[in-house]
Amino acid sequence: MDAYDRITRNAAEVVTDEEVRALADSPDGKRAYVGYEPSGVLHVGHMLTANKLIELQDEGFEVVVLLADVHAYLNGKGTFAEIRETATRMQEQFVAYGLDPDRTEFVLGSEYQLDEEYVLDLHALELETSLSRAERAMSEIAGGDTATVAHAVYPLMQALDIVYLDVDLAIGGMEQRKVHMLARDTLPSIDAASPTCLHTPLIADLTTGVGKMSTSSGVSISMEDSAADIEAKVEKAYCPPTADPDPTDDGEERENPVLQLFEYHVFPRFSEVVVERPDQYGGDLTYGSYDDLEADLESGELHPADAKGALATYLDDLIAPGRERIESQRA
Ligand code: NAL
Repeated sequence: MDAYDRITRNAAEVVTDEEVRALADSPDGKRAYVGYEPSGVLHVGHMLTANKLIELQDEGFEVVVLLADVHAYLNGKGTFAEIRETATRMQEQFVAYGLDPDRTEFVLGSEYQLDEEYVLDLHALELETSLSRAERAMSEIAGGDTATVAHAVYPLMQALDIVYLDVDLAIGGMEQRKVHMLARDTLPSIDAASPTCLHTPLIADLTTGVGKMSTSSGVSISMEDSAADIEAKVEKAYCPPTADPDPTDDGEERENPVLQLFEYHVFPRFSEVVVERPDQYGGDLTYGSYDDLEADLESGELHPADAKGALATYLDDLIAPGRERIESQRA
């Protein structure tokens, strides 16, 4: 695997391929960033992009994590004071999860987003952007039922942050792609470069495999889950013996969320995965790659129940340090 393959491993898409190849040719000192609306507790969505940041640090990238307090406020996540308070806790949880604190710059959005120069640049982008485009960019990010003026400002600030943080590579889940496309189209109007983007996949709903896993609806796995919580959630998960389940009767696409969690959460962080089985069922299985595990599930060699047992164990290993951090934050 060369640097380009490692950088794009597990990405759902990159924009554009040529731009990422150029970064891969000289990654040292290049800056990658992710922004997160501060919330009290990390969930698997945060951890998925964090896995990519950890890989990029290994490739020589500098990593910037924007704790987007003003964005969370604009998205109706609470009072400004409450959001500020959760930002510090979130930063500690990222470090517990494995981001190298010596090579990660944590920035609070409000440190620069209220400066005069930033606000004037923001107004310049407002002049260039139609309300409908801003609204579309927010379709998979906006909380609440009603589109607000705040929701229209939000993606323009996200675009501008890419300029102010001087980033070479913007990372985000696939739900961020329309904001990033808006940024690529509108930033040249203020003489800034179009950002290069890498988008990570979304994990399907755990119990149905349909749609995406979400903290606001359905079952999600977070850093405050106990080992028993994780085991119970994974045990109930949808896991047919295939990576490519049939669509629903209504024609909706279905994924296998258990396999997705192995692919995007477990294998990026563990070089080897052991599925423990009693000797009478064939003994332990050891996998050095996700593809081998998928192949064994497809062939019937690996039973879904055994795969789930191993998944719960590895997820708990990933979550345990952050969970301890949360317990001490609450003490
Ligand atoms: C991500 C978010 C907010 C602001 C950003 C600024 C620059 C880059 C990424 C950013 C949060 C993200 C979310 N929109 O939905 O969590």
